[in-house]
Amino acid sequence: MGMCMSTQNDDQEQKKRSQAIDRKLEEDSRRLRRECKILLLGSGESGKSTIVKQMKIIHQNGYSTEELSMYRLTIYKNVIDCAKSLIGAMRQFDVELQTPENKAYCDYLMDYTVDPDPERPLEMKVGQAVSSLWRDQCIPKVMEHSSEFYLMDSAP
Ligand SMILES: Nc1nc2c(ncn2[C@@H]2O[C@H](COP(=O)(O)OP(=O)(O)O)[C@@H](O)[C@H]2O)c(=O)[nH]1
Ligand SMILES: [Mg+2]
Repeated sequence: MGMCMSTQNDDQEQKKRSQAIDRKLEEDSRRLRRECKILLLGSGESGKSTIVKQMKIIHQNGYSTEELSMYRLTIYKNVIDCAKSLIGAMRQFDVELQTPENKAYCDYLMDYTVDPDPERPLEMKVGQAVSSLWRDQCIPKVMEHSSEFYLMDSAP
């Protein structure tokens, strides 16, 4: 008798599971019919990511505060990567710094790694180092080689 009861329960359980799967399949196919996929093609820096960001801002209530704070780390990393890229180019193309104190700033930036905790801001000295370096008279000479090394569009 006990065996018989548990078999009936198993059958019901399976039936429920099967119905749940059918429901999920139907929901998925309904959603897929409404979904429209787009493939954005284009060379680097041609605006693919910008289109996706605009879609989210226009059609999906934009970015939440949490999402925005997640980008903080990316921005910090971009700042440091761009500074390192400029310093690397200076060294590669033998461009001399015009302000001697920037030498120490270059060493400091080259050794700097961004803290993975997005709540931790960049050190104050990073700001001073980057602005002082960007004002160095050697920068126009480095930028003459801009087609020979990678620097993000947003760097200047
Ligand atoms: N003037 C202008 N700049 C744009 C436009 N779309 C993107 N950009 C800029 O072009 C750069 C590269 O865009 P991004 O979306 O990152 O390109 P991706 O590499 O194709 O993803 C960024 O600095 C954008 O701000 C546009 O429609 N007009
Ligand atoms: Mg992109």
